[in-house]
Amino acid sequence: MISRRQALAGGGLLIVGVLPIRRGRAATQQPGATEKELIFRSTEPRNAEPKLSDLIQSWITPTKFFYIRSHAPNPRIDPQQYRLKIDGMVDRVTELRLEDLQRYPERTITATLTCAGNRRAEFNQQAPVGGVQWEAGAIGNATWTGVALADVLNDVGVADQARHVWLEGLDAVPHGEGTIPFGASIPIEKAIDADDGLGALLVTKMNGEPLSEDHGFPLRAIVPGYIGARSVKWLGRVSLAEHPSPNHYVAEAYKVVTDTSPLAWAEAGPIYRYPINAAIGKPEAGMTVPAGPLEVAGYVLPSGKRDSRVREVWVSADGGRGWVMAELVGEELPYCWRLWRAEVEVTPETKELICRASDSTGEFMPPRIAWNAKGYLQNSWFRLPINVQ
Ligand SMILES: Nc1nc2c(c(=O)[nH]1)N[C@H]1C(S)=C(S)[C@@H](COP(=O)(O)O)O[C@H]1N2
Ligand SMILES: [Mo]
Repeated sequence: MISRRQALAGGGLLIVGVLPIRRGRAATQQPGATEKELIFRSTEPRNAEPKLSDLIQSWITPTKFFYIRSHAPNPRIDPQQYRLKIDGMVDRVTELRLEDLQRYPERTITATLTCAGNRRAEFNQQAPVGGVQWEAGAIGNATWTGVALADVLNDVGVADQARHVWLEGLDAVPHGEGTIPFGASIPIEKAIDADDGLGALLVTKMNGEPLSEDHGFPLRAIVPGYIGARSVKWLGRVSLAEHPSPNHYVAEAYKVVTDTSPLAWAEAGPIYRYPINAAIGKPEAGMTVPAGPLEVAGYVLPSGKRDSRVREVWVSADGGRGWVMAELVGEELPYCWRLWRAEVEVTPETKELICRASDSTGEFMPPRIAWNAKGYLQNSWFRLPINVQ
């Protein structure tokens, strides 16, 4: 068993292989996205999202247009010295080098990653909300190459009583007087859901290239179907335990609460799966367009279950009275978004375009959702203001 104290001290124990914030760039790493490609919501730490018009250009999101969400400066990790610690309720406590991962079958999956705070800025229409002011670009779809967490766990041997897999980053997030590592936790059932990588994957490559520093070089977790916060970057430690991780990002943050009293935090469970969501990327917000037929396009993500598929996407140009069904384009794979397009008639009365969607598991985007203190899981009907002349 790992005590709470040990868990919180994890960042300290894991300092091996972590060097001070880097200035140069290692040859193995891809250059980071620049202000040209992403809109930076903050630069220290790096939080950035693409313009929606760029985002919906392709089903696979090029890494330069892939959002970045980091709570602390990128840790500089020397791949030679890097070790992944596996401990807690396992038969064999293990430290793996990057090359040790090659013992396991390589898997490549495609999965959409989305931040729980995607579309947070829309909550401000109800009441002000703190945090990174994301519009609808904190989402992207990429291919991820690595090894199934299930294969690694089978190899080290998991105790019968283990119920949760803790994932811990090598970053140091300012917290209280000191720093803590970013941490996540997933139920063991999800970790071993399948060895095809669709349960959880330990990833070294994104879109066929070594992970960039912004996206978690040299190793990150990808947990398809779960909010991005569970896909820990710069992964340093995997621990098995009977209970979910006591890390701040599981035990307190990433919960849907209206007030932030200790009772509200205690009552709310951690967010795991993401709900269905969709947004319009074309035309651009606030654009002036001529009256008549208008091409509308966007993305839609079904809720984060293995068998969840997009059912329908609808668009309205008259405040929700009339709806046109969108055409879904491109590939359909588990845990992946789809792109869509529709043609609607706009008139000088049209003030906004609205889109909504449903999936095969019965989830749908509601007209409104209740405000929550951290601004998570905004998936109400997406409304895009436009001017028609
Ligand atoms: N170590 C670490 N992992 C992390 C984070 C972080 O700050 N530190 N941010 C998380 C959040 S909130 C999201 S949404 C995703 C974003 O992944 P990306 O930056 O590759 O898009 O990483 C997650 N993994
Ligand atoms: Mo996130």
